[in-house]
Amino acid sequence: VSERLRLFVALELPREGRSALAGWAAEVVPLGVRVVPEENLHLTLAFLGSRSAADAEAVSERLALVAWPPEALATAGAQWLPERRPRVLAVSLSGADDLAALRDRLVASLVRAIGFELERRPFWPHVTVGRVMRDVRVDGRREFPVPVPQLSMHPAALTLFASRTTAEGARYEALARVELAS
Ligand code: 2AM
Repeated sequence: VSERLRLFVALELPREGRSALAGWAAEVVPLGVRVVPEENLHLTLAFLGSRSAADAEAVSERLALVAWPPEALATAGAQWLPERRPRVLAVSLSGADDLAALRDRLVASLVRAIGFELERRPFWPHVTVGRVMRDVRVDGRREFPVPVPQLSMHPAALTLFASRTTAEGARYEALARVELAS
């Protein structure tokens, strides 16, 4: 049996940062928008899609080689996306140049390890904090009743996750993790 896994590589965020983001989202989302549970908040660096267990293994083995603690990530506003018919609420994180450098190293490693093909859209560091329920429309131009908290946080780990859909929503299982010293 060849199990397929829905994989992505992400930076894990520290507990206080996740908690502040989830708290803010809970305050501002209108009815019909689910706040992403705190434990599911992360910054995706690369979405790998459906992959074999062998690919997961190959990526796991290389994670430590690319992990390099980026400087603090700072929150930089929030957006409903796509603008015309929002499906998610996301908080932008602006890293120093070394966030882009970490991502470039990761992508280069993924290309060699599993023939990863980079998405065409530019890298936009963000944390998805809310998901709009099916058939619900929200006005993406409305101002937030409470401003996004200004946070600065050091990512806690570089992690390969498998995403599983359950009755309660998405569950992310860490398959490999490299702790990042801050
Ligand atoms: P999102 O936060 O913008 O929704 C697990 O689903 C993670 O992988 C999420 O962070 C999600 O991004 C990202 N992801 C899911 N599907 C994706 C896709 N088709 N392209 C890029 N990223 C995706």
